[in-house]
Amino acid sequence: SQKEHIVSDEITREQLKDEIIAALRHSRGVSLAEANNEDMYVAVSTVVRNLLADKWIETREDTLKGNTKAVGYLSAEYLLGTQLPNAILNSGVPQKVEAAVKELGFDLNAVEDVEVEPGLGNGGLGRLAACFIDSLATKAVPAIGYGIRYTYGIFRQEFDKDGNQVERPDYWLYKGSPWEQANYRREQRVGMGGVVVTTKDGKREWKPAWQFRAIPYDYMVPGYESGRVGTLRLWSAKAVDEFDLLTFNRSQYEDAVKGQTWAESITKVLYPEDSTYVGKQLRLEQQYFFSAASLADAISLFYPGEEHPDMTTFPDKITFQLNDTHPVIAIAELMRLLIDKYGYDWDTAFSITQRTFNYTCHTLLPEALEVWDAKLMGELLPRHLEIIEQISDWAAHDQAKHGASPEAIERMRIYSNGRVRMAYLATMAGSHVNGVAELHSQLLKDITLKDFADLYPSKFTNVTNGVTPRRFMRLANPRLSELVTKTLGSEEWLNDLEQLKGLEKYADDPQFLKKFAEVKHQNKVDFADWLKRTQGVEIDPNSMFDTMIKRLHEYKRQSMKLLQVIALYNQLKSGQRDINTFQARTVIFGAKAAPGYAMAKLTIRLINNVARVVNNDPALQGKLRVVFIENYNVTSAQRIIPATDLDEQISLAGKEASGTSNMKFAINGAVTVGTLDGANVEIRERVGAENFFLFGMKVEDVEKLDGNYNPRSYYESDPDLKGAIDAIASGMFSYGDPNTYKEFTENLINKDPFMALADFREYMDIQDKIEAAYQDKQAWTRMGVLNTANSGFFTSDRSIQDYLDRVWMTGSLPQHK
Ligand code: 26M
Repeated sequence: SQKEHIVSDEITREQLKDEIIAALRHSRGVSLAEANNEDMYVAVSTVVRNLLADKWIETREDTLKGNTKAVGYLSAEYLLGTQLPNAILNSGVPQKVEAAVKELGFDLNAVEDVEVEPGLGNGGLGRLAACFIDSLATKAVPAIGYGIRYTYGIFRQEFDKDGNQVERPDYWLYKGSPWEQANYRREQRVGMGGVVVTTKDGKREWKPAWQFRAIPYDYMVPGYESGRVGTLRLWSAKAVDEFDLLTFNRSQYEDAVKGQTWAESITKVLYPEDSTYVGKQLRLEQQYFFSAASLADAISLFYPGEEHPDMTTFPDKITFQLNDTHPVIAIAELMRLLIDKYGYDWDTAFSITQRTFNYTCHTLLPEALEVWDAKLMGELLPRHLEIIEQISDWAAHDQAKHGASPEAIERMRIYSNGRVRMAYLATMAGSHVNGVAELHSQLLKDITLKDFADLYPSKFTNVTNGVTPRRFMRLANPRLSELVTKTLGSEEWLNDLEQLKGLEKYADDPQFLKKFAEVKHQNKVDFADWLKRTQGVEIDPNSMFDTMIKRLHEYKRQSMKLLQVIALYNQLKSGQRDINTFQARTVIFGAKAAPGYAMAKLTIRLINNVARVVNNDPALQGKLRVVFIENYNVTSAQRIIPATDLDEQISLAGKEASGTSNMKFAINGAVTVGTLDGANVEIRERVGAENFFLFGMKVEDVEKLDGNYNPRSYYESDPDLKGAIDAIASGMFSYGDPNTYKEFTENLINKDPFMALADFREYMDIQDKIEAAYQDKQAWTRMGVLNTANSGFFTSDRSIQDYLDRVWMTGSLPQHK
């Protein structure tokens, strides 16, 4: 008789144990008695995947029925974090899985620790994509995330004996991954290079010089309590021809082998730059590779087996969101398919394309905007360059029709002087453009894309970023989650985060404040243990945990934080500040620098050496400590954030598009010290000005100072500032060598491109206010509670709802609970 089909939600603990033992035997070839944590990790992952399989298949079927327009999220990066805890949470039977593992004699935490996170992104943009696919699944929106399966993710950061960052390859697939599934049934071909010819009937046709196989690796994206499991489809490159060994002579054989390796190099490694554009050919190859494969996939999904699909319905079947300009080449690819392959005229093709795409901009830094060299693009994608030229001409024409001046039209040129401006292409050839926080969207309209916004105001909108509370609250902070659930009486807040508002009425309840403070304290103890275990560093859970975690960039101003630390150190050493009344502080940094960004790497070295000096100075009695978390990533973020008292969001106003860790901190009850930048503005509005430590210049102040900024005048007039910079220049943090940090100090005194010196005094002063506020523990905890209670807005579920309402104009599938 047939084995009874197990309905995943009704599975019992005993059945789960049997399934895990079976998975150990079948997929690992070991008995329960032989199994170690690694075996158990793979077995539990396999079983949890199996539990989700039916929902996955059903979600795909419903998505493809096409009754509700689907979303295709195109992103070169997904910074996923570990999969197992999230999959268990969304399995429908988390308690049973936990109990089963325990009863089999294993510690689930230890089993989960085996997983290596897929670091397929740099920072905020990649993590946002991961939060968005989580929310799409939770809200039952029919969606597919498309991206690149890099063999090597973001580098693993190590510090050498001098405190320098050393980049180590992140071969995250070293032991394989139980979460991905190669899907050869849906592989695609992608061409590159070659020439464009005119056929007999006068059509343009691209003859690529070479082709790649694009193999999709599929990941489940389980929704929370939605009964839905979405798909993340990551493409991997392979060579097309398995060459025939017998026909090759030796030298051809070697060439052929080279060809294979070269093909596979396309998806070999993630570029670790996230703030300056570098026009590398391989990067464009990556972009086109995944964009073309994703479009081909979507067309074949929605028009299966059709040789002449009615592509005028394409924008009703799927809408593509371009996560920054990295996938913008998809616009030219769709045009090429519509005109060259499916025979549409230019106007029809352009109208379909415009209705298909929308574009999210994530930056304000001009040096981060992608501008491709036309020669490079023409060699790789000759037909696409031709199409872009045509779009560029169409755009100029359309702009004139809308009344733009010749000068403005010139400024808005997509293709000119041998350069292709991808942000302009995305703006003209899509329906909507959005920034990622209110202030950012406003600045896009006022500065970066002003000419376009003046002409096409209705194109522009805002969608403030958000974060998933499942990973960043429920999984990262189980203690606070439990307290919230007990207090609110249900777990509904996890997919309706505005319910956190219900905590507000306990902000003056001493019982509740005590519990809230106890949660924070326990999280700090856990974090201190983890730090001891993993980095051998000891910190005091009774000190204030003051955290700055983000990519290292001058605009984010880790240097300003460091100057404050050194100034404090000087004051404590000189007795200007009394060590006995000083509030003990642990300053926690976590940051990776782009390998080619010299100033960022020098800053890392300096942080490490300030830590060395400060932490080893007995005069401080351990009251000021600096720790630099090695290899900051999603996994460590989940440990640091719940343990933080004070969150540092101190970028120069007008530079940080949004920030998303600021949201994670607020939800977890940390208090923020920050400038009026990015989403800080909205966080402060919601949690209340009295629960947010604001300082620094506003965007208008920065604009006024721009052009006649003289950092040296601040250096000369502020003794704390001068003392801190002079300490660095004296060799205090370089074993007496005054040259080690010369570039760093000279840059600050003479250039200071992000005006750290101008904001330094206010920053010092607000830190004194923070220290004073922290003395009243209950008042501090109350601020934390009010941060948690009022950050419901910052769930990525709300961001996705905003995209549905403002950009995608689509809705959800029925939820299948
Ligand atoms: C581009 C070309 C070549 C190689 C890499 C890139 C590249 C990769 C990532 C450029 C930028 C990248 O990311 C930028 C980023 O992370 N921006 C951040 O996006 C967050 C989500 O919207 C915001 O919260 C941050 O403020 C913003 O800095």
